Formats: sequence, structure tokens, C-alpha cells
Amino acid sequence: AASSNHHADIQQLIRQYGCGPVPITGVEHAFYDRHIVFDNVMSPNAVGARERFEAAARSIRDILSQRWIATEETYQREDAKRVYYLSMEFLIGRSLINNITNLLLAQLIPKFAERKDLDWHELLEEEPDAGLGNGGLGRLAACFLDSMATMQIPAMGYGLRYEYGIFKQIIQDGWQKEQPDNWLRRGDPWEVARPHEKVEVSLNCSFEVCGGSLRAVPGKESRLIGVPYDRPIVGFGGKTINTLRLWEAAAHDYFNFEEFSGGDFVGAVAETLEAESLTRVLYPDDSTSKGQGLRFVQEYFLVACSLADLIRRFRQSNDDWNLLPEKAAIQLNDTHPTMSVLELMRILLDDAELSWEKAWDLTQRTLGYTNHTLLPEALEKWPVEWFRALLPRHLEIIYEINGRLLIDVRTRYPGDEEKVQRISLIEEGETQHVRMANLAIVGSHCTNGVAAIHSRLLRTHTVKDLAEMFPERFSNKTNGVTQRRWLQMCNPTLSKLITDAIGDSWVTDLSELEKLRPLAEDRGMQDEFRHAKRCAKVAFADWLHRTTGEVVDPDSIFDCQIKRIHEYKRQLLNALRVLILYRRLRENPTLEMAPRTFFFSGKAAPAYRLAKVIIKFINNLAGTIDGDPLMRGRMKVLFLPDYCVSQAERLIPASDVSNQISTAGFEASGTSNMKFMMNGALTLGTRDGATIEMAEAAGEENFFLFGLTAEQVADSRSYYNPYWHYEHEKETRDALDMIFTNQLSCYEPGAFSPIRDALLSRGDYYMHLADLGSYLEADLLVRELYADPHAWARKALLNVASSGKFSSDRTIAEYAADIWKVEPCPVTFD
Ligand code: B1H
Repeated sequence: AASSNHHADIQQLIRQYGCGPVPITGVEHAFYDRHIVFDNVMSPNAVGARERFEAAARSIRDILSQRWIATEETYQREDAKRVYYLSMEFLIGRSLINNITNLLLAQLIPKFAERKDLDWHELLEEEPDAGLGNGGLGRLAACFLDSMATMQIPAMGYGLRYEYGIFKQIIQDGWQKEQPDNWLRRGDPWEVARPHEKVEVSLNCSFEVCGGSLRAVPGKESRLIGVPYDRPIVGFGGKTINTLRLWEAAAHDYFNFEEFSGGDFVGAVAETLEAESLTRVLYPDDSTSKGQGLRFVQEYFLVACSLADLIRRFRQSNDDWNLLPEKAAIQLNDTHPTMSVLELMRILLDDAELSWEKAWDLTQRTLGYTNHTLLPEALEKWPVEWFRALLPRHLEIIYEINGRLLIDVRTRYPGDEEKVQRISLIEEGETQHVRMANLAIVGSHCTNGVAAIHSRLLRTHTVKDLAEMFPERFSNKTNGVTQRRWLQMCNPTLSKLITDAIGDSWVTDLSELEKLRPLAEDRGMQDEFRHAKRCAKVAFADWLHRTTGEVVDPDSIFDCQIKRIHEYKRQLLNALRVLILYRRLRENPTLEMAPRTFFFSGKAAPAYRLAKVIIKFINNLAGTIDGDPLMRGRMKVLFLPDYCVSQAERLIPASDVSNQISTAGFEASGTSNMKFMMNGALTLGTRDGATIEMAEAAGEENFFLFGLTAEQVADSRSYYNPYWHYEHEKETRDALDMIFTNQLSCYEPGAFSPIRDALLSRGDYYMHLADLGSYLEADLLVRELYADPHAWARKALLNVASSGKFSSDRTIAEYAADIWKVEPCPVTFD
């Protein structure tokens, strides 16, 4: 009886909020007990936490399955225009609690857990993060999927089903070590394999394992199979369930059939294994392109599978190719899927047999391109030779596009051969390379950056010539994050406070948070905010203690910098600040300074030597401070290993100070900055990326901005000299000398000489020393404000109230209206 009660509860809730008048008959099958026993063939008493997680996830999947089918059927019936979001990365993290939240079932959980005598938190911890991305770019794709489903936009994500996601980071003697993340080892309860929808991809190469890495061997045609695995993307309210389709590489059925029958059975099967290695592992580089052969093939594989799939879907309901741009909007998440331009042209020319002009027009009108970085080392350039060897037909198409483009340039700018060289899709040099960003801009109808400053610099510097030639193609779409995961789900106390104060419509319309603005002046509200923050800090401290044994004081200021380790993000600048504050305290123990905990977290690309030295440096700094009895209860530094989505979900709600301190002009947007703001942290940051727009929204008086502007960085580069700061600023010099004389590396002398090289000998490209002084000045203001808890809470509340713009719902609404021209398509039943 208890169990049927429970299902009645679920059904009532779904009727009430989720699926309107439509009954979800799947609820009857959502028998947790049934999954426990029949999926495992074990007694319910014998199963462990992992099995309980799987059964819970399967039960939730049962609940959404029919709605998922109905979503696809609606899109087909309505022949709706669809968005296809192509991305090499989807950093989705965990799904169980997110799906429960979005299905509006969260209230049922305590009752359910009680009835089943479940340790719910233990169960949730069993779900591995789906770490199919590096950082902001991959997490943005995941937030976009959430927003598109919530806004009932017919959308599909296309990506790769990496068997190994981003590596697990462990810290040994302060150094980062990488371990493989075999997240699929135990299977994944969310995904649905769809072998009957497999696609075929041909390549003019085969594969070979060589020195532990897979190599493409040109010259022998091989045919790969892409097998789709679908994951449900639950829109808030459970009305729309969109699909994230991830491709797995498999060998063709007739792979080397001749060798098979020729007797080399084992050899042929081994080669099969090699072909299947294509989607084995995610490349762990953020904001850089390493130009690896396997990555090139991965990118083509994503493009070829996804286009074959979406074109097949288009052809099922249309025989007029001219309708393609009215039925499909394909968005390229950075240049990684840029081969879409070539592959779509190939399909329209060779399969559809359209004229060049027609094919080109349809291609451009179907594709949109988002640029995510200005860093030169991230701009992808692939050797022409690779195209010649592996994708010869695509190279022909590149040459034809380029020929026509350059005729156009020469007509518009007669005699300007330098401009021709800069715009050309082919970069000349010792070897020729294809400039993928140029190809993406030329082959699409829209190019956008991800924050106002980034879009401006993209137009005026990075691709200036193309922007002058096609100004109407360029626009800005400032990034956003989903408040469902990044506030509602991860910060229950603050969410409740907000909902009690202004109602719950902020969950689907974040601009509603504006209503908090007048309440920020209210002392009672300020106290409630402080209480909510303290709850989140205590929850974090408890979790940290439980899982690592580390003790942090919830009454200290939680000061965070969590993101990939990269010179331009300047974790070193933060560490220098900490070192200087430490030295001040040591020299003057009576100094008034509120207790503070500095959190660092983030991964370094395995081959990025200096980034790994920075991690070691932070850990040694932490150890030194920890070992100093004078610092006890006053300051503490923690490097939290293995930064990932679920760690961010815990730490961000607990933070007081968010460090966003990249050299101005280098961080395209940033997105954790927005998550901190929503959760009531104050930002200590430079005028870079979306932080500029956040400060505009909140008012600069509610921000702690410091440092050179992007213009000042560019203008002072020619004469900037880090030695000047070393010689003229005593605190800077003393701190650096402490590092250079191995006082923080007495067991590994010389370990930090790469830091000296970067900051002094190599000229401090990211201008750490130029901004250190103003960073410390801003830090003083932070500490002064913290001394007045109500004034602090007021500013924090004003920040929360101003964060509405930074919802990915707003971002997606802009993409939908300006680039995709798509409308919501609510799910209905026949
Ligand atoms: C961003 C990347 C990126 N920009 C290459 N570029 C990669 C480039 O594997 N690769 O080859 C992987 C990632 N990632 C980030 O995108 C920006 O640095 C952030 O500022 C921005 O917020 C984020 C989302 O737009």
C-alpha cells in the first residue's frame, strides 16, 4: 500500500506541474524494487549503493521515457525546425538529482528514501560525473541543452561518447598526477544505444596503434561505423525531453573481410579494436590545439556521423533540398566541428547533385559558428597534407571555396595581396595549413563571440579582415549558465530564501531576481542571507571533512579560484597575493585580518609543464602556511584535487569571494564567474570577459575590480618590464625572492625556477606583476567590507539580484531569435 501511495504521489505531481493533462503511464513501471531485483538478480538486501543508484536512475528514466518518445514524435509531426548543437565536449556532470529536480520530483525524495530505508546521499555519490569536457566550453554546451529543453526548443546535441572523460587528478607530493577516468566501466543507466540508427563513415585511412597512441595510416580506405547513444535532456517541468546523441566508433561489419577469409583472423579482429579506439578518450587540452592526428579524425567522425544523421532525418520529411535551412540550424561549438562546412558541401554536391552555388548558399544558411577564444595557440590549423591523405575530396572543396573567396577579396580590395594572404583559408609557410576559423566564418551565416569584449576583440583584432568583409555576419551572444543546476539544485538554502521572498518564477525567468533589489536593504533579509551562506559553508566543510579529513572553518572568508590552470588565468597572481598576505601576517602578528581560507582547484593539461609547476607551488605554499603555528586560525590555503562539475556544485554555494583575475583581453567570457554571482559571492576581478558585464549589471560599486584594462594591456606591452616591479616594489621583491631562494621548495630546490623564468626572464607575458599592486588594494577593500557583515550581505544580495542576465535561458533566447530562427515546439500527443 505504501508503494502504491508513492506512485500516486508521483502521478499527482507530474499531472500538477510536469506534463499537464497528459498521463504518464510509465509511472506504473517505475518500480524501483523491480529494478533492484530484476536488473541485478539479487535479493534487495544484498545489493550495494551502486545498484541502488542504478535502480533509482532507471526508475527516473522510466518516468520520462514516454515523454521522451512523445517529444521526438511531436517534432516529427510538426516538422519543426531543429537546432543541432555540434560539440566535441559536453561536460554534463551528474544527471540523477538534476533530472529529479527538473521533473519536479525532488519533494518526494525524503519520503521515498525513508520508505526504502535508503541513504540517499550515499546513493547520489555513486553516480560518476560524465566528464566529457575540459572546462567552460563543454559546460556551456551542457547548460545550453538544459535551457533549450526548458524553453521547449526542438534541439539535439551531437557529441562523442568518450570511454574515458577528462582524467582524474590526484596530487602526490604536491604534483599533479593523471589517472584514467573509466566512467562507463559499470555501464550508464541513462543512455540508450540505438544500433539500428548507426551511420557509416568512410575515410581514406586505416588505424594503427603505435607507441601507445593511435595513428591514422593513410592510403587504405576504411569504413567506420558510428553507433549513436542517446541521453535524455529533461526540460524544467518535464514537458520536453530532448536528446543528446553521442557517437561511438565501431569497426565496419565487413572490416577487412578479405583478411578474414584469407586466414588472418586474429589480425583482422585486432584491427577492429584499433578502429574502435577512435572515441576512446577526450583530449585533455583546454584553450589549446595540439594538432594531433587522432584528434583530426575524431573531429571528422563527429561531423560525418552527425550530418549523416540529421540529413537522413531531414530527408524523411522533405524531398526539397532547398528547405534545409528552414528545417535545420547547425551550431558549431568552436572550430572543432568546422569540417561541417566541407562535409555538408560534399553531401549537397555529390549526393544531392546540386550546383556549387546552390550547395554553398544552403550550407552557409544552415551553419552558425561560435568562437570561444582569442588565444593564438587555440586557433585550429590542420596540415593540408592530412586533408590530402585522409579526406582528399574535402581538400578539393577547400580549394574551390578558397579560390572563389580570394577572387572576391581581390575584386573588393584590388592590389592588396597582404590582405589576400591574411584572409586565405590556406596559411603558407614551411608546410601549408588550413585555417579552420576562417573556414567557419566564410562557410556560415553567423559568427558570434561569447561576451561583449570578446566579440569586439574578435572583430577588431583576431579576424579583422574577415569582419570588415562580412560585417553583417558578426554578433555577440554573452554566455550564461542554467540557474536550475547552478542555484536551485546546488544551493537549496539560498534557493528557499529567494523563493520565500519573491516566489519561484526565477527558476524559469532569472530576471525575476531583480525583485530582490529592494530587499537587499532590509536587515532581516541580510541576516537570512548570512544564515543561508553559513549553511552552505557548513555543508561544504562537513563534506570536505567526511571525504578528505581536511578541516576548514566556516567562519573564515571562503576565497576561491576554481578553473583550469593556465598562465592567462593567473593562478600565480593569486598565489603571490596569498604569499604577500602571509608575509604581512608573519611580520606583524597583531595585524587585524579576518580569518580566511583560500581555495584553489583545477586541472592542468598533462603536457603543460608550467601549469603543473603552478599546482606544485600552490601546494607548497599551502604546506608552508599550514606548518606555521602563527597562522593557525588566521589563514589556510587548500588545493582541492580533481576539480569537476560535482565539486563546483558544492564549493560555489559556499563561497564568499570569487577570483576572476585573468589578464584583461584573454578570458573570452568565463562562466564560473556567473555561478558565483548567483550564489551571492562577491567578485574580485579584472575587467575581462563577461565579468565586465556582470559589474555593469550590479554596479561597479558592488564589485571589486582592479588591474589593467585590455586596452592598457595591449598598449603597454611594448615597454612593459616586470623587473621594474621587482626593483621598485618591496613586497613584490621579497615574495619573489622567497620563491627564488627555495624557501618554498627546500626539498626540491629549483622546482620553481620555471616560475622565475615566466615572471621575469621571459618578460611576464601575462603581466602578473603589473596587476599585483592593485590586486592587493582591492583585496584590502574586500577585507574592510567583510568587517561589516550587513554591508557585505547587502552587496551580495545586490549581486544575486543583478545576475538575471547571466542565465543561459537569456543566451539561448538570443541564439534562437537572431541566429537559428527557431520557435518553441511544445510536446503534444496525437
Ligand atoms: C574556451 C576553449 C577550448 N575557449 C580548445 N576555448 C579546446 C579550446 O580541446 N580543445 O582543443 C578546448 C577548449 N575553451 C572557453 O569557453 C573560454 O576560455 C571561456 O572564457 C569561455 O567562458 C568558455 C565558454 O564560452
